[in-house]
Amino acid sequence: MTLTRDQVRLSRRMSMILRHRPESAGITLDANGWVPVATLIAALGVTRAELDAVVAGNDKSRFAIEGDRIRASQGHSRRVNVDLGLAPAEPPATLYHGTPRTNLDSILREGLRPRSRDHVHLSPDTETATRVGARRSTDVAILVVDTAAMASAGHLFYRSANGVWLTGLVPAAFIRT
Ligand code: HQG
Repeated sequence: MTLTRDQVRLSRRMSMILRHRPESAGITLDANGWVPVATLIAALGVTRAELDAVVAGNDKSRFAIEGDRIRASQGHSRRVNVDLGLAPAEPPATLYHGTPRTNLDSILREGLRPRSRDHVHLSPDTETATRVGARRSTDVAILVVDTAAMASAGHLFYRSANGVWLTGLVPAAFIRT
């Protein structure tokens, strides 16, 4: 299902509130990132049906509804201090990361950093990684991350409800292009 332009706009507002700036809508997330659906739709000025359509039609299933609560499945800023409560999981032997080629030197020098987010986000396949990189540039480099070696070295991985792999800093030694 493809979202209309208005629905994409609503989805972006929801991401902004649920991942980055809940206070901008007068909302407080609980420790695990949840907020009552009723609170969110009141803050957004939309109906439950309008919200449900965006949650269901979202190309990446960015939002999860559980009971009467909603949260973003991944992508939170560190500053909102949300613990998704995910259990560490065994990743596939290889994961991918798409980034503007201009970041390459820096990444190969200092590793992949979470920057303003809680985690480094890794993709299960090169198509997804390419899409992620394409948000920022037309010249995308695909990094191959040796997750098997990282896991052996004690790094922890988490799989978000919508299939994004999350981890901490990825040292350059585990990255090839
Ligand atoms: C780069 C989207 C230079 C990194 C996606 C990326 C994802 C470095 C940018 C989710 C670096 C951070 C996250 C270093 C990292 N030197 N550049 N040492 N370390 N970078 O948006 O992974 O559509 O925080 O390569 O699908 O691009 O919003 O991370 O380019 O899952 O649902 O710094 O956001 O999800 O950018 O994207 P981001 P990301 P949504």
